[in-house]
Amino acid sequence: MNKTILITGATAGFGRATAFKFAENGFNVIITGRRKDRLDKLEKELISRKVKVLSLNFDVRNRSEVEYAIKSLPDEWKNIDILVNNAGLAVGLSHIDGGDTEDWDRMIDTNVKGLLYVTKAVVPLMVARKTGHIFNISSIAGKEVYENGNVYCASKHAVEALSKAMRVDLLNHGIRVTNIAPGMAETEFSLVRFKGDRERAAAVYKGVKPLAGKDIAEAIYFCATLPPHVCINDLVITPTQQANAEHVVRNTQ
Ligand code: NDP
Ligand code: 8X3
Repeated sequence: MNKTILITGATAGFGRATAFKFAENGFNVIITGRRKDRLDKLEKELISRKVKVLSLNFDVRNRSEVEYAIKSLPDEWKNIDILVNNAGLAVGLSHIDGGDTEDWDRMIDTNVKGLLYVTKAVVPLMVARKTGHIFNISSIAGKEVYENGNVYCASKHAVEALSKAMRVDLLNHGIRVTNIAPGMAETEFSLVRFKGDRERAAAVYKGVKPLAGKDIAEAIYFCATLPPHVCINDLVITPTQQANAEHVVRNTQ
C-alpha cells in the first residue's frame, strides 16, 4: 500500500517540490495552502503521476480551519506517515525599533503557532499507529541571528526548539522528528519578504547559485526513506557559496 505524506505550503517553493518528489516515488500526497487555484492546478499535475492526491485549502494560522481540515479527512487519508511542516514566511527586513508589528504577527502566527496547530491535529493519528515522521522546516535563521532578521530569526529559533521538544515527547510513540535548516533558496520566499518587490527579491541571489526547492525535496526524501530505526535529527543545508547567514561569496561577473 502506498504511504501518505501531508505537506503544508505545497503551492510554491520547497513544499511544491516535495510534493512532486514524493508523488513521483509512489506516495499519496495531501497538499495544503491558501491559494486554491494553485492547489487545484497542482492536484491535476500530481494525479498524472498515478498517485492519489487530496488538497486541503486552509490557512495554518486559523486553528479551527486546521482542526476541521484534519478531523474531516476521509478514512483512507487518515494514515499519515509523513508530515512536512513547511508553510512559513519572512515579512520585512528591518532593525527591531523600525519593525512593523503586523509583520511580526504574521511571522509568529504562521511559523510558530501555525506549525503547532497542524502538529497538534496530525500527531494523534501518528500516535495511534505508533509510527510517523515529522519534518519541521526551520532555517539557518534558526541557528543564528543576522542584522534585521530579528523576529523571523526568533520564529525559526522557536521551530528549532519545537523540533527538539517533539523528538523527546514523541519518543515513546516511534515517531521520528527531523529538523531541516536551509540557507539561501530561490523560491517565492524573498518576493514575500519584500512584499512583491521583484528587484529587491532578485538582488538577494545576485552572483550566487542558490538552493532550489528540489534540493530540499531531495534531502527530505533521503531522510524519509532511511530504515525506520534511523532518524536524522537535524540537517543544515546551504548553497556552496554560503557558509552561514553572514558569509556569502558572490560572483562579480
Ligand atoms: P515560498 O514562499 O515559495 O512558499 C511558502 C509556502 O508556504 C507557500 O506554499 C504558501 O502557500 C505557504 N504559506 C505561507 N503562509 C501560509 C499560511 N498562513 N497558511 C498556509 N500556507 C501558508 O517559500 P519557501 O518554499 O522558500 O518556504 C518554505 C519554508 O522554508 C518556510 O517555512 C520558510 O521560512 C523556510 N525557509 C526558506 C528559505 C529560503 O531561502 N527560501 C530558507 C530557509 C527556510 P499559500 O501562499 O498558497 O498559502
Ligand atoms: C531563509 C534564509 O537567510 O533569509 O530562512 O534567513 S534567511
